[in-house]
Amino acid sequence: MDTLTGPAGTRTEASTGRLPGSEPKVLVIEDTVTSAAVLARHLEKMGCTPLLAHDGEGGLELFFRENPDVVLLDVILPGIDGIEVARRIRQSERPGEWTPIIFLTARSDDRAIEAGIEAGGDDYLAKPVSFVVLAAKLRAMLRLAHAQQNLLLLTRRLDEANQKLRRLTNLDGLTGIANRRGFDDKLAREWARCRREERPLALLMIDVDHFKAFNDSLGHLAGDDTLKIVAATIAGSLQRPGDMAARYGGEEFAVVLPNTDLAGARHIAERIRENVEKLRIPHPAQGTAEHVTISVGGAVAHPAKLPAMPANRLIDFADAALYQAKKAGRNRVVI
Ligand code: GH3
Ligand code: MG
Ligand code: MG
Ligand code: MG
Ligand code: MG
Repeated sequence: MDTLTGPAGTRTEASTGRLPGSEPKVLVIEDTVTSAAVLARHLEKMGCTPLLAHDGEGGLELFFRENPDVVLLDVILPGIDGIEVARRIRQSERPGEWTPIIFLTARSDDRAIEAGIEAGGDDYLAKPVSFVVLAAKLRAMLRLAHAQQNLLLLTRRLDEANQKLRRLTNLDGLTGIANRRGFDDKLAREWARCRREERPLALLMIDVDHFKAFNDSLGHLAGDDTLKIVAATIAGSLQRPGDMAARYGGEEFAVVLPNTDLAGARHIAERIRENVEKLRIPHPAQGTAEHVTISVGGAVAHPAKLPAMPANRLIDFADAALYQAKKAGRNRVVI
């Protein structure tokens, strides 16, 4: 795993002329072969690894292949010039990525300097190059690049932490399935999607039968264990990747079934009911079924045909069906 590193550069390095870090790669794009060779020799003395290119195309190729730490870029080059090379490097960078570019200019040509910096250059060195100034500027650029890399790393970690937090805040602590917040998000998203795609959306509301009596008889811890098993059974009864089971609250669960019509919803609701009954979790309280069972109320809507209806209305319809299932004797599906 990569780690954040401290600021590069120490007084010792500055006084010896050596550059910080482990042999920074410096790409030199310079068409005058002798100047390039002299630069390369000095860069080696500073502890850098020089990479040489004598035209723009070759320079870009080396840039993308070697991912250098700094680029020294001549302005006037055969083929594509330095300004264009800088522009292409900048275009290739993703947000937060940055490789320092120092232009090498033949004269103190204000316009060339302006154009170079405009194209994405960060600094310039006038030719003939002073190697003291070159070392100082390289050191400054490496320091900045380092800080930038740390920032990028931090940003990525923050993004990851945020994603993790969002996942956690949408999960129920007891059962591990989605919680009320996750359900609300999902229902709103699927409602909008089914409206766009002109497809039906089904919602099931599920309530454990006589669960108060279960708790009163066996205690809340046994009740919690049962809720975990029931939650896993409901979630395990779903087959499509877009389906979602959530704990709506207490001993109530909700299931969102996108692209599902009435027949499909009935089928899945019945499967869930059966799967819970088949668990054969003993329910000892007098006057109830012998095993833990659930009642399921469902509703199906075509959001595209109901432009004025808010998604939450579907919960009311499913709740009303659930009430009917309870009234009709529990352990049954009403849709
Ligand atoms: P019905 O068949 O009408 O749904 O009867 P019921 O007893 O299940 O209905 P009621 O809504 O009166 O009771 C729900 C009970 O669920 C109350 C509470 O003891 C229990 N319950 C709710 N949340 C939890 C929980 O997180 N853990 C445990 N162990 N029990 C819970
Ligand atoms: Mg040149
Ligand atoms: Mg209830
Ligand atoms: Mg109740
Ligand atoms: Mg209940």
